[in-house]
Amino acid sequence: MKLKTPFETSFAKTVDRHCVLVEVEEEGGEIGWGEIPVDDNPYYHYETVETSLYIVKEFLAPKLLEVDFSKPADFLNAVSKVRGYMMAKAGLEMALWDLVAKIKNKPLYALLGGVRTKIVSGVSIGIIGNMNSLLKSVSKFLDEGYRRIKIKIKHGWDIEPVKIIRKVFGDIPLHVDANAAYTLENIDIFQELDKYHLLMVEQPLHYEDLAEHAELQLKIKTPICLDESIKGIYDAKAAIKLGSCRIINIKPARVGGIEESMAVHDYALKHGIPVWIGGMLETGIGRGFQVALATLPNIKYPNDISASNRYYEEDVVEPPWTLNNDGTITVPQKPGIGVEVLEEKIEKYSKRTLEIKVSSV
Ligand code: OSB
Ligand code: MG
Repeated sequence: MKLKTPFETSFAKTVDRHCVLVEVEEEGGEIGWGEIPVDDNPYYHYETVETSLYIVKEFLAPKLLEVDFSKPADFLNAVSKVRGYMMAKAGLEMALWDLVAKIKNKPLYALLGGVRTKIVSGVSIGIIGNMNSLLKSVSKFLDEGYRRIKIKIKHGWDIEPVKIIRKVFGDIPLHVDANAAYTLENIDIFQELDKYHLLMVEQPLHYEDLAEHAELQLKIKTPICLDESIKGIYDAKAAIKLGSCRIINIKPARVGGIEESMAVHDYALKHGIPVWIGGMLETGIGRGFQVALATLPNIKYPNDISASNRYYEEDVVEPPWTLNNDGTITVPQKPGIGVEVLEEKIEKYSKRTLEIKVSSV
């Protein structure tokens, strides 16, 4: 799906978004939808469209017969022999959650123990490279009601945009996301950013480097938020014990789905670490799972969950996700993810379809 405006980060520029949508169908029964928010390249994350199709077909789908699909919470464990491929696993697990919530006739957020019916939205702005266009973009999103602005940074585009946004818009909730573009040698940049009281600095250093994030956190005041580094509960434990971050961005697909997101959420809550829900420019389907998770109690910052029209001309769900004037998104009360999936739109954008039948006979 073509993005309304290209999204540039320190690692890539996305013009068209790719992903794998998962539809699980109980024979003759309900349907559940999920999303594997991979790209056609392994630049943010090692999984791609091709690898996830392969892993789903060869190793994950065949396991569906061995799991009690009415308990999607058990799915990740059932496929634990497969190492990694958390996004592929997440897409299938989410489809099972949607299916089960529909069978139980309950909205997903209620099944998860969500505590709010509106979630707070921020917006993530890519690297624009031109100060005037950046200011216009910030101004437009603030006017629409978004409750926090995040800008992507990279070498040569870090202090300057922050300084100018502060000058023009004052003390708005603001944070930066480096997508692992820096090293400890750049400490002066982060010490300089300290002056702008940002809510957080997201993933400043290498995605494998919990040790140096801990070292950096000791030397700067701004809380570090980890994104790429947290691939599941074990990383969350290590990062919290080491002091590598003070905030965690939970992307449901990155950690392997709903159950693992809840595990990270609960562990963080127990250790006084606030979290929020991140995004991967999901379609309206993936967004449904982000919204449900954003109703959990330890969500303490605005989420990277924006309205459908921030990303796409048209979404694949009805109604599309919209922003209320107060910068929130209303949590749907219908069963499952709570929005209708438009199969004709999916057909329009689909490059191919892979049908997998699993049966015990
Ligand atoms: O690092 O948070 C990120 C999009 C794609 C890949 C990585 C990231 C992002 C975003 C967009 O920041 C968040 C959104 O979906 O609005
Ligand atoms: Mg990020």
